[in-house]
Amino acid sequence: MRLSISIYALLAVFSSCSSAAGVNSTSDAPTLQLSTDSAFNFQYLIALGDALTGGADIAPVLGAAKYITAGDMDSFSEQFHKLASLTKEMAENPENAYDPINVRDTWFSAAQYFRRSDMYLHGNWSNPLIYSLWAEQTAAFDKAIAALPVPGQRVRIPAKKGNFTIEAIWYGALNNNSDPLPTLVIGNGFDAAQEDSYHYFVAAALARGWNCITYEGPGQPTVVREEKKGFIPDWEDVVIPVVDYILSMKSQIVDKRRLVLVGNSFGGYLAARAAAFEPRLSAAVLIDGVWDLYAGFSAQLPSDLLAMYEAGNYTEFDQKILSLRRANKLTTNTAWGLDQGLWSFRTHSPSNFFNQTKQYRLADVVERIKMPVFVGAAQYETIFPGQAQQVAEALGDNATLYQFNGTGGYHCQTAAGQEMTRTIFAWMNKTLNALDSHNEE
Ligand SMILES: *[C@@H]1O[C@H](CO)[C@@H](O)[C@H](O)[C@H]1NC(C)=O
Ligand SMILES: *[C@@H]1O[C@H](CO)[C@@H](O)[C@H](O)[C@H]1NC(C)=O
Ligand SMILES: *[C@@H]1O[C@H](CO)[C@@H](O)[C@H](O)[C@H]1NC(C)=O
Ligand SMILES: *[C@@H]1O[C@H](CO)[C@@H](O)[C@H](O)[C@H]1NC(C)=O
Ligand SMILES: *[C@@H]1O[C@H](CO)[C@@H](O)[C@H](O)[C@H]1NC(C)=O
Ligand SMILES: *[C@@H]1O[C@H](CO)[C@@H](O)[C@H](O)[C@H]1NC(C)=O
Ligand SMILES: *[C@@H]1O[C@H](CO)[C@@H](O)[C@H](O)[C@H]1NC(C)=O
Ligand SMILES: CC(=O)N[C@H]1CO[C@H](CO)[C@@H](O)[C@@H]1O
Ligand SMILES: CC(=O)N[C@H]1CO[C@H](CO)[C@@H](O)[C@@H]1O
Repeated sequence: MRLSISIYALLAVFSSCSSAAGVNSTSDAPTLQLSTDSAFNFQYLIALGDALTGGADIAPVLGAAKYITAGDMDSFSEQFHKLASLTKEMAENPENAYDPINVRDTWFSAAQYFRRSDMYLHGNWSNPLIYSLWAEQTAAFDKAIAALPVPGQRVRIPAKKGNFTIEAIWYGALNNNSDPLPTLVIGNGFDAAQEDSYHYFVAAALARGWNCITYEGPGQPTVVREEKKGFIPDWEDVVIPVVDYILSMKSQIVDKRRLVLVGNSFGGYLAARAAAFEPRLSAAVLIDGVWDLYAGFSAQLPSDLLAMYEAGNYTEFDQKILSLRRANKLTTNTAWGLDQGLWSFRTHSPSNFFNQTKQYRLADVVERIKMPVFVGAAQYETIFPGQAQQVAEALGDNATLYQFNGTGGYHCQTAAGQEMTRTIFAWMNKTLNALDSHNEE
């Protein structure tokens, strides 16, 4: 799930009235609620949303949901693990695997269910399932992408600054005459995996004749597991080597004038940051716009806890939050956000996590962004409400602010992937063609 929920979660730690993006205080929610637990409701929407691109089937997801107890993270993991294992068995049946479409559908679905089953495990860094379920999701996903018309290709790209390796997957579009094609560079945020990006963006892009590369940097699922590296603020150190890679290794099939960076969730911040330092990009797409991470969090802290943190009473602040977590007194959203924040920023201290978030502010670099930017906004955004508008305002004429409303209005347009991709591809076509005619003048 995308950064989103995590963040609400975190905030809700402090505020009993914090509503997960209007998802829990639900008289105004735009969709039928699938659980009284707003975190699980959002997870089910993610799982169902992947069905659009062969990454789930509807009834099996609702079947798992039927046996999950609201508020019980273990039951969530167990039910999705069970579904993942069943689906893997079907994928391994040679009669099922008679053609590549069957192979892709079953392995993509198994991979997604393994990812869901990992969602709520990060509170205990020693839980071996964190690694074993991830190995399962990776192996399943690799079988699926090997069966694409142009097989996906895993690539490991060493960073030039910083001691880490970027994990990426290259997807070439079917191309009869090997002309260079437009290309997306796709990254997530707080918690989603590059394997999720296949379902959010890549399938829609390949169908339209775009190449794609997805990537993960520090803090993100595979890099955090394999290299134990948490998020870094200088996100250009992740994106520049990816752009170097495609412009050198894929130069024959990548149209250099149509190279678009996509950032999902907290990745909407990370992509904007990278765009400030990477002029070889033609445009950027932020789903959705994020201006300032700490501002988003701290605005939701009740004043007494915020005062404790700002007074520098870090030990007291940490003890208070962690004791609520241990006593199981937090909502699922909150508990998850705390677990995921500590895990992905590699700290056991909530105040250290808050400290780190202060380094993620677009104001410092926004004037360096010199390209068209699609800035998504979501009607039901509650962690960063108004921030997409701030991003667009700071960018001025180069920004297109687009607010997704109603059932498309959840954080990242979750479960409305068709509306989201239709909208951004139409924008890219219009925008890149306008750049061409501008450059030809
Ligand atoms: C974390 O997981 C390990 C391995 O399963 C287990 O031994 C340990 O007791 C767990 N810790 C907590 C606090 O649950
Ligand atoms: C590529 O060739 C196939 C088979 O000849 C054809 O069906 C398809 O439309 C072509 N695709 C493009 C993008 O030209
Ligand atoms: C680089 O990171 C690896 C682990 O990812 C670690 O083993 C190695 O010591 C680090 N090297 C330096 C120079 O920090
Ligand atoms: C911070 O700690 C100091 C020393 O214990 C205490 O006097 C002060 O009231 C605390 N401030 C807040 C906001 O908790
Ligand atoms: C948080 O940042 C402050 C100011 O830089 C620093 O004094 C403090 O040690 C940091 N606390 C933690 C837990 O990292
Ligand atoms: C908008 O982007 C163009 C390049 O596409 C750049 O030349 C211009 O300076 C940018 N404008 C602003 C206000 O940043
Ligand atoms: C969403 O609603 C806002 C506020 O009414 C409006 O300004 C915006 O144009 C709407 N977005 C779309 C895509 O219609
Ligand atoms: C309306 C609704 O679903 N409220 C739920 C919000 O979340 C809390 C904690 O998980 C539940 O107790 C409420 O029932
Ligand atoms: C694939 C596609 O629809 N391309 C369109 C993009 O925009 C140009 C001009 O704005 C159209 O001519 C193309 O048909």
